[in-house]
Amino acid sequence: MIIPDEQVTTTEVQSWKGLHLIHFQSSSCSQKVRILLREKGIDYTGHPIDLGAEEHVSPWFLGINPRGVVPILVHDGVVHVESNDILEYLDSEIPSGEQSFFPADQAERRFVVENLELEDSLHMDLRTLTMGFIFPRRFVEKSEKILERWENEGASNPKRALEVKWWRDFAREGVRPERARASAEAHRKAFTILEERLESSEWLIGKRISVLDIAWFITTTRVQNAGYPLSDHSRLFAWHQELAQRPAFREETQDAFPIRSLIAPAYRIFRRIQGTTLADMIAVS
Ligand SMILES: N[C@@H](CCC(=O)N[C@@H](CS)C(=O)NCC(=O)O)C(=O)O
Repeated sequence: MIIPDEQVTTTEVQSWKGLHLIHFQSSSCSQKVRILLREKGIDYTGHPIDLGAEEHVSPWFLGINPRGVVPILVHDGVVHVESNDILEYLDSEIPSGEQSFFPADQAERRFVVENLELEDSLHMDLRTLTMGFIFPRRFVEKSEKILERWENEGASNPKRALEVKWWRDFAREGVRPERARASAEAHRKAFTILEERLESSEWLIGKRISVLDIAWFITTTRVQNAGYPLSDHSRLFAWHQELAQRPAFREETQDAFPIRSLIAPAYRIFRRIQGTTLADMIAVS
């Protein structure tokens, strides 16, 4: 999706030449795009921003993407948003020595598009598992002051309103067990489709890695970190381990802040002692 020129009020980006990616290291949607860029060997200029420091609600950022989310691709001054659209754009429009990451066959292409949509539709469930189980709530929750600012700045944007509601509920009550179970179940359903696919195929669409492998690798890495028992899906588990050997996949899904890599395991132990891990919650359903 392209943001029309007249809606871009941070006009400096319109003079940027070449490929520029505005992204956050730990954002799943940014990771998707970065892995594809690396796998295809496409050069770009990265503009990292920090979602934790609310840099995406600055007037500078909102002047590029009024919805206030990463990633944003700027190509020769044209602003592209929506990670799945960006993947398709990069794969088809940017010449590179590497293979295409979308299949040529129409039926397979439809499968890819449908499953990228499925992955995108699980975004809030992925957020529930990420925010609920990887870090203590006080490390990730947003203050009411920030939420009010978002609400005012994004008043005309229905998706933003939903996101504000999600963060407000989270600040009030964290992730309730029934919500966690529903989000884990939504992922389980999707993983069942992928597991079936891997019965007859090396990668999700055959003999070559595609954007589907990239997108679902990020999801499976994240839910596993949240305590989801990925080994329940044995083929998907083996597929994940295989992909994790590739430097682009492994390195682009690492956390931006080394300190968080220490906090996450400690928090996991704490929840295990309390008996409130995601696996514990799934077990009582
Ligand atoms: N469907 C969009 C979702 C973009 C999105 O929600 N990005 C998240 C990071 S993965 C974000 O910027 N969140 C900031 C926030 O919610 O405040 C895409 O795929 O690009």
